[in-house]
Amino acid sequence: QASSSAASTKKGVESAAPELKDGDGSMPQASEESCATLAFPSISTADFRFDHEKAANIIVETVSEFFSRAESSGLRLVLVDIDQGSDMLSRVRSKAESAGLDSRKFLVTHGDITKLHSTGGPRCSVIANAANWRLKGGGGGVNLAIYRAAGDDFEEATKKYAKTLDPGKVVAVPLPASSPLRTKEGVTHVIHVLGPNMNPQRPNCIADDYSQGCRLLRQCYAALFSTFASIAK
Ligand code: AR6
Repeated sequence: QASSSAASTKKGVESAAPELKDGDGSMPQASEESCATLAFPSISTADFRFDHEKAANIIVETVSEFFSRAESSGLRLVLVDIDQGSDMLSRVRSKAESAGLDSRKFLVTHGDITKLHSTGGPRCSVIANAANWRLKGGGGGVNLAIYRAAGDDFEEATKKYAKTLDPGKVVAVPLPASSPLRTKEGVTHVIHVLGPNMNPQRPNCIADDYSQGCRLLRQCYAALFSTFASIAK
């Protein structure tokens, strides 16, 4: 469902996920060996400079909320960071343990989100991207890595679903059949997420407004997890 303006995009974004069909019908099924799994980076906490402690609390709370709902049955979430000594992974690991989260359903791991399966990590049918509002490749961070790994057609594939993204919103994009991310890693969809931006050098900066920032970051994760659940079912 293509959208051609920011206004129609917003509507399209909100309704896109449940209508998504996997391109070649090869969506992995949940099983003991391979639960449908979403790998996601810590949204907004690097280039967008969101406070790590607040972000770690939000991740653990939204993950807990997700696993308390029926839609999460048979699904698995993986927080991943390429940074070996990741402060976010340490914070989330310890908070997840305190919250009693099941470590078989919620994994916290170091690695490159675009190479998890081929480097011996969990097989993830869906990965999340910390996107920019224009949904453009390049820039830096995980966005650059995902667009590179997904191949040349990925930006065009994304634009069929949304032209731009508002903070707090997500849009799911099925990977083209020829995408190396699909053929080598078994990833069928990328869910773009636009987190709140606290960096004055980037667009839509909300400065130190953490009341709005926390609300938007919660909204991101809630939308990300339920969109993943819609894809996996
Ligand atoms: N695999 C796993 N984690 C990664 C990878 C990777 N390949 N690369 C980075 N990370 P960031 P943001 C982690 O800056 O703060 C972009 O330029 C990283 O260590 O990518 O939401 C976009 O275009 C950190 O924990 O996202 C936006 O303009 C996490 O991914 C802007 O940055 C998010 O870091 C978004 O900023």
